[in-house]
Amino acid sequence: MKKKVLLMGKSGSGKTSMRSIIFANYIARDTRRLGATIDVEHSHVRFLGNLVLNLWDCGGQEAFMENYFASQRDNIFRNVEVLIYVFDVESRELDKDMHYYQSCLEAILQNSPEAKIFCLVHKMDLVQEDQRDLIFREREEDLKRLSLPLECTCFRTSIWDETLYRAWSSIVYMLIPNVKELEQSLNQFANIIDADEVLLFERATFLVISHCQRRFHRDVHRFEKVSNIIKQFKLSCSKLASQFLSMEVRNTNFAAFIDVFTSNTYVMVIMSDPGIPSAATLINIRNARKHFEKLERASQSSALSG
Ligand SMILES: Nc1nc2c(ncn2[C@@H]2O[C@H](COP(=O)(O)OP(=O)(O)OP(=O)(O)O)[C@@H](O)[C@H]2O)c(=O)[nH]1
Ligand SMILES: [Mg+2]
Repeated sequence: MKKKVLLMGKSGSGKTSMRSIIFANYIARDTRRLGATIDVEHSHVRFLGNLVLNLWDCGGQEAFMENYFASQRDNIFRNVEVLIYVFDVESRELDKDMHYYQSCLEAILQNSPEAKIFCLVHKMDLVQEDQRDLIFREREEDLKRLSLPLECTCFRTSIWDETLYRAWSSIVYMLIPNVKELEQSLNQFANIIDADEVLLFERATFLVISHCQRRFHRDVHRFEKVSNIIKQFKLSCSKLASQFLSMEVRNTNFAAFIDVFTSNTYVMVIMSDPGIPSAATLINIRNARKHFEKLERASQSSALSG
């Protein structure tokens, strides 16, 4: 099942940077070397077995943009499932950015009216910390108003922290065909083994694709932080020519297990009962694998026939 995802926004706003970090194992620092994208760069990213994201990274220089809306209009805006529009929060040409965004929406409304629309207010690290909430809320309000009659979901992002993972996890979550079933099974699994929390990460990107929480936790950004940290760790491992398979972190309050799970996922299990030995949890994870593999295969065949 192929899903066309358009990445748009003015030149230098950070489109290729985020794509390279999430899907091509770049670290944030590497993106400084990226040159401007010429016309459209296509990439196919296999995501959870059969779900293939067909990314169209559309170079944002004005000459290219004008072309997208004119001679390439049908080609670009047809069959779009998701539009991700990236705004540089520090841009000095807000009016022009908004103008291009609206042209883009017009073309989407004509050619792919069912497409889901996401706006990323990007490079938030450049804004003073105490100003971020305010600025984001203002931008979000403007964008939502400008997007009508279409609806848009806004995220604040930066390649320098976990917000990038938060945004992309939410976007990808909407594209996974049997995500509800997956969540139910995860809930069941967490109940059976008495876990505080169980998370599934997509294996290549480490985006969180499903989670179950049975206990309150005050840090609402913990998943994205874990994605970010573990992905960096995994990359460091591969630089040393070794492969990251599993880890266990334990203190007096909890034990966290990360382990290879199905062909497309890693699992993370958080246990807070110190009486449960690690070996028991590891066996439980191993036993759950078969069930989740089956679920994954079922979703692949339904995606094939769908
Ligand atoms: N401070 C900061 N810089 C960023 C961030 N994301 C990207 N950048 C930098 O922005 C510059 C331009 O990024 P690109 O990803 O090439 O921009 P683009 O949107 O692909 O540009 P075009 O291909 O010309 O459309 C690079 O030097 C990145 O390092 C961010 O979140 N914060
Ligand atoms: Mg680019």
